[in-house]
Amino acid sequence: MKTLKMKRMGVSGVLAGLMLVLLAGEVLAHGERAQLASMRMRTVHWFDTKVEPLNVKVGDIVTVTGKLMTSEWWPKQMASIEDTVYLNIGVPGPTFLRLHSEVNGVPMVRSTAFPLGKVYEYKTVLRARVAGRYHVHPILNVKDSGSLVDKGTWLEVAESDSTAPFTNEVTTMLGDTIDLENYALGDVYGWHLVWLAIGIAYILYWLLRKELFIPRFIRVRAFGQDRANEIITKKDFVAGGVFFTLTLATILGGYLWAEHKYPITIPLQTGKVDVVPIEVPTGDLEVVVDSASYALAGRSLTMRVNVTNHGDSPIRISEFLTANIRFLNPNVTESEIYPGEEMVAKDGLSVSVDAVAPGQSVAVELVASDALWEQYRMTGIINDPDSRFAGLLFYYDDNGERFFQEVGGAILPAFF
Ligand SMILES: [Cu+2]
Repeated sequence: MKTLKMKRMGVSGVLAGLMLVLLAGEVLAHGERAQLASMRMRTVHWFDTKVEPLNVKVGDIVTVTGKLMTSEWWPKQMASIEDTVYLNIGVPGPTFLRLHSEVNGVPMVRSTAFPLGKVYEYKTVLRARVAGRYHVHPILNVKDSGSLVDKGTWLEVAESDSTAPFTNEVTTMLGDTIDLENYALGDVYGWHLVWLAIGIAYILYWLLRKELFIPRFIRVRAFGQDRANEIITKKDFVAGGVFFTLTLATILGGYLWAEHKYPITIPLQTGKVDVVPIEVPTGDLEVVVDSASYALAGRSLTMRVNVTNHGDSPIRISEFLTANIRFLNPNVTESEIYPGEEMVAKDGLSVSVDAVAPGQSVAVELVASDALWEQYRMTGIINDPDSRFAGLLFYYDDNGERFFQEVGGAILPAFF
């Protein structure tokens, strides 16, 4: 009987394990799907993201470039990017060194502010540090709002050909060349050991006493403060005093030691840098959003817009971008897709007019539909108490020049 029971348990254990393996999807997402749909649609429109090259070795340089537009529809309940923002790169752990980053040509060592409705071109230069396969995301850390993540690009980092260990050498202001991979590592270990020793000695002292914390606590609860002297003896009092003095002396000693060893230091800089924003290169198309709806069953967003072409060249709408998903109009071939680029619906956008002639004013229906809505959990927009959307509309003139502008408005769910 017993063996039968155990066998059964074994079988069900294997089955349960198998189920877990089968049911678990790829555990790869880095928040690109987790954030609220409305937050991804109405904060920052990332586009033209390029990670180059896609295959490197440890020690090689990787460049991440792209553009972003801050949304005029920024949710009011979120702290604004107009206050404080920092450009960063989202990769798992310290797998790259960030050598340089800039926005609109301004070095981005520190934080900045991005006024809404403007365009920012960024560039980040990385050096591969640890071999592996990484999903590299540009990220903006917005003060009090958190991280806004662009879509990721897979990057393969192979082991370096040379057997020499990875170095990260910099020359200090005093002219010394140091390797940041192991600079002052001995001191770091040494000081950790000192504090560890003090901590262990303190715990040991109380462990060697007859009664530990909980019996003492119970005694205080039972007899009150009056008999406190029985719990803390004179010896305990002296030992506590010694540990207290030792701790303070170690802090002071550490400070004096560091001052002596590194007499010249400068504090980390925290001031903000100013970036001049770029105006949106709006062409001659005037776009007025009439209405928009989201069809749950069809996983599609339908926009009815009134457009007027004020220029003298026909205009063709090529793309709708929202929440980092690109819906391309297959009839306009100019749109570029970058190597390794994800979240592109190649024929995801249908436009009811082929081209808007010069001087023409016409009502256009745009339908952005693809399984990516579902895959990136955009269906949550119907649960939003502030049901509004925003995105970028891209279009080309006859010379093949690209323009874009933000569209947005209220969005109604459609259930059939
Ligand atoms: Cu990712």
